[in-house]
Amino acid sequence: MTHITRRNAIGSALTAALCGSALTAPAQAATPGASKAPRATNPHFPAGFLWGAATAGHQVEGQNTNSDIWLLEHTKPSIYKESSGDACDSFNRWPQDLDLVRHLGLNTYRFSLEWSRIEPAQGEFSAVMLDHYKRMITGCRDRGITPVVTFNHYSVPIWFAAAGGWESAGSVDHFARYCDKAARHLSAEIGLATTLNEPNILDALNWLPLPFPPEMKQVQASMLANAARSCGTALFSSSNAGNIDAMRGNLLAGHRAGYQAIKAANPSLQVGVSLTVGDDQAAGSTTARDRKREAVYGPWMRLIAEVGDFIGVQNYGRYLFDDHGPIKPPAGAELTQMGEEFYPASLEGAVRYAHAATGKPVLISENGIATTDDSRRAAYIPQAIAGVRRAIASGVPVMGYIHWSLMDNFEWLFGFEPRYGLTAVDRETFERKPKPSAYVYGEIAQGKRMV
Ligand code: IFM
Repeated sequence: MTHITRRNAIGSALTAALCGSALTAPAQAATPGASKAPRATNPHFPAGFLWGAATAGHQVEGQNTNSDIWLLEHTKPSIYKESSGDACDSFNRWPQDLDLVRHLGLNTYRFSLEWSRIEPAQGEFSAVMLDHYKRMITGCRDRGITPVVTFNHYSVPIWFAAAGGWESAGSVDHFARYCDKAARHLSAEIGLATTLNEPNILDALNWLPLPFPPEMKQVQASMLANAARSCGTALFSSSNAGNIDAMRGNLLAGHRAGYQAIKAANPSLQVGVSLTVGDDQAAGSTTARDRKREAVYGPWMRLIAEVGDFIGVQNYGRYLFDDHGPIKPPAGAELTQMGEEFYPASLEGAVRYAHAATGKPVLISENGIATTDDSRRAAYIPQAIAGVRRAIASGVPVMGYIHWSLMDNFEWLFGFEPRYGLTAVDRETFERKPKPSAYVYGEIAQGKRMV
């Protein structure tokens, strides 16, 4: 008799993700030498554990000219340091990217669908673009890679932002319709899906020890006002730069509606949402830390407990709190390019918290550091993954670890300067060169290196 335990429930979800729920004939020839069999993985992790690397459409595809972020990059003034331009040209080079994932010995690739390409004008869906993403998904399967697909990673079509973005009540229906169209076309071969990427990011940014300077808020307000003017609309709202108090309810409802639309198209597909989750530690009393937890995660954790097959955790560090609020990292702490403390154990803390708060299996959908010194990334990865192993050993169901990012890419406001990649990308030729940390990670994934 088979007992349904938390452990084998996760095993079945992962088997479905790895094998595909309804494989169809590949739309393109498999890469020479590629095999459909998933690669052998680290024996110290659950069978079928997903070992992956992530990207997102706007950050790597290039020439994403119908998206709100592209418009804001080109508005004056702008909080964006530079244009995303050709980014990493992954719109054309995605087969190379998938070969890279395979070459590193990973079995999973997380990427996003670009809503602004799929629905460039309101209600007008592009079969050509849907087919583009279908080829990517099939391309993953041809290489034995599980595609983890984010339906929306921040950027939205210009028409959606110009209609008030997530601040408008209509946003929920617009998102649900897009999820329905995309899922009906694409979901058969998707391994795992997430609706939204870090819909709690603007709330989280309010709890940094050093908030963004007030001048930046002014530039942001002028940028959004000028974008609205150029579109001839009253309110232009972008997920990375808007009024979160007006957005929050719609984002929550958007996840619920997107989840239902994707499940209606493919009931066997596991669907979640990815949150930014810090390892929030109280230095004294837990009052301020718990206020942050309620403000940044509370509504999401409660929703995911009800509507979600798993929770996606995206962790980039720990945050310290005294009795009154957030405090700076300890004096002398090593900081990343983004000013965050180098603290690999934060991943374990975030994973444990996310599972305790939702009761759901955890997919680590992002984790990494921005650094130009790749030896620090090589040191970070084994320590972060050792924490995941400890969490699993104590009973936390973790479905996989997906590193951010497969390659150096366009880091939003900060442009191309922050280096999160396992792979360097030549900004002129777009040649990809894996860094030593990529091989360290690949060896762990394949069980050739212990953590
Ligand atoms: O680059 C981002 C990504 O788009 C969302 N999560 C955090 C990453 C690093 O800042």
